[in-house]
Amino acid sequence: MRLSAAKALLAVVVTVAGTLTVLTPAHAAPGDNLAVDDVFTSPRTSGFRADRFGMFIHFGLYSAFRGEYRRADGTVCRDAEWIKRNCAIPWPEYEAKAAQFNPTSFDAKAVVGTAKAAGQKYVVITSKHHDGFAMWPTAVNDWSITSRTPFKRDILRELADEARAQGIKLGFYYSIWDWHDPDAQSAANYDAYVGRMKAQLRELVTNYGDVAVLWFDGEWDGQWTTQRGEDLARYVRGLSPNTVVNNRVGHRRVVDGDYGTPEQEIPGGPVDGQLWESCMTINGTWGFAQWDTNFKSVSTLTRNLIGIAASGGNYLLNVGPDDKGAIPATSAERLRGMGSWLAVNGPAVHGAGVPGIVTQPSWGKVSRNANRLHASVYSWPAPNTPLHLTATSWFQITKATVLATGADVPVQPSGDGYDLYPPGNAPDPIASVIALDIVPRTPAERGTGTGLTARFWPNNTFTGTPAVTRRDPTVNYNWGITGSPAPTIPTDNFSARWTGWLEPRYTEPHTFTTISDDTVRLWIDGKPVITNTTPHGPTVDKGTVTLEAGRRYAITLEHTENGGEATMKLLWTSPNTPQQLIPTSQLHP
Ligand code: FHN
Repeated sequence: MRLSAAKALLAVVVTVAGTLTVLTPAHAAPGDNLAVDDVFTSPRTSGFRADRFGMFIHFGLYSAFRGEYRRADGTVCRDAEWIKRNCAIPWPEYEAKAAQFNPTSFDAKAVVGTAKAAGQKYVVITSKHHDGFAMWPTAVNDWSITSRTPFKRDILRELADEARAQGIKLGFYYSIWDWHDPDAQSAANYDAYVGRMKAQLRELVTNYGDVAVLWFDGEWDGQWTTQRGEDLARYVRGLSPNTVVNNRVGHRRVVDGDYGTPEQEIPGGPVDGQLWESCMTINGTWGFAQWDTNFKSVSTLTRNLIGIAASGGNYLLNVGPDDKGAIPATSAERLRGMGSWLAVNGPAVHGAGVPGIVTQPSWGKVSRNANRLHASVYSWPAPNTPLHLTATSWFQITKATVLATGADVPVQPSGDGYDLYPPGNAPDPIASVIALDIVPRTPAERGTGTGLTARFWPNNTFTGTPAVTRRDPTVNYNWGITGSPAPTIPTDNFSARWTGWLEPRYTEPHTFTTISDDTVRLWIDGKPVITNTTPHGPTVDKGTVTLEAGRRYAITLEHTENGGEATMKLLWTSPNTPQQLIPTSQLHP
């Protein structure tokens, strides 16, 4: 008998040992779709997309070592949050350290205040890192800050209360990889460990109010399978539907979670098919290390943030509180510097994103928020020397001012765009922002579409009469391993065809993006735009076609699934259309 999905999601069994264990919910079934909404336009992700800047906090038992472990032979081993493993500290010794861990200086008000002043809109704290040590009074085991240390406060509660009080969103980092739980070390009893993991996650998303972000990590643990990732994503979404989940719930693929997590690196531009958040250390280590003085400059950190926002990403910048729970002074100083820049120029980052209608210049970065472009100038020109903006679609500039001073900036049409002539000297050596009020190309009226006609066959060759014919408002499917388009369609060996008419709102090149598994073909007006018929795992393909606003174009999209996972998503973008699933309004059956 299969527990209903709702019961399975919430089933909790108190084992004989008295520890909470969560029944592993049933896998997705035929007819189930793991995709919950369009992450690019959903109200659920709108806050995350506008925030652009968050604080990562790596704080745990490892912090008690301050980055150094003196071996019995007197040699010193250096590491931070991996110190237990990389310095081969015996478990009895690592566990004994907990008795000395008493972070009485942890001050949630100060931590949240530091983030807020820096312009960080959310905080993500390590609730449990790879060492398995819980930073909250978990009922699941006694390997926790309240069970093993003299510090009996619930810092997650303190942080949650302060974040709510100061209007900052709260997120929890949770490591799937667990070095401490004996059942997590092999396949033998891994299900039991997963049950305890889910019990802890249930505590985290139900006991601390709204959790904006679940930041999974440690998914590279050999026991973690795609199936387990799918199940975990469904589980946490069932408990906390509005929580944004990162791609490390699975295997960091484009179909996993709600967003990608480039680490210590910044993508060169918008990421196809995915929201993303670059996580980065402020110095060189995630956890506290007293010897790590390699702090990035305020200029580097601020320009990282500007560039990330202009590419439509988020910046999750880390602090590692010390053994007493205090944010290192230099980290706080760097964040204050970023906050000072954002206090004047925040609109270039918060709520801003990919400009679309201009290319990124060599002299700085350009971001867009509705009918305002923000040109963040790194290299301020000499008098009467223009800053050139290359347009990718017609628009008018009605006003240009230096954000910091209000000074007018003369603008001249020039070649493929505009020349800006900012006066005087740069108001800020890090980046001086010129705000451009624009009138973009007028879109055609929003369509009245209702979606595409969708046909599904219980074979992967479109053979015979389709078992299902229906109207699909969008093409946004992640069927995973055990889901499928309909209860009557098997999870493997099926094919799908969407047909109808596409109605663009702008006359300009449109780039179509598909995320597919196993194969995909897309035609617009009978012409092939995307063809990838070599069976593949979750894969992004793109093709560009110039379309005319208000016209309707025949569209045919085909997908086949052989075995394993199945995915089919259809997105578009154009200079005036931010990347998104093709909306229902612009699709006709
Ligand atoms: O192994 C962890 C590491 O300690 C740190 O938590 C980073 C932060 O993204 N994640 C893992 C490495 O990818």
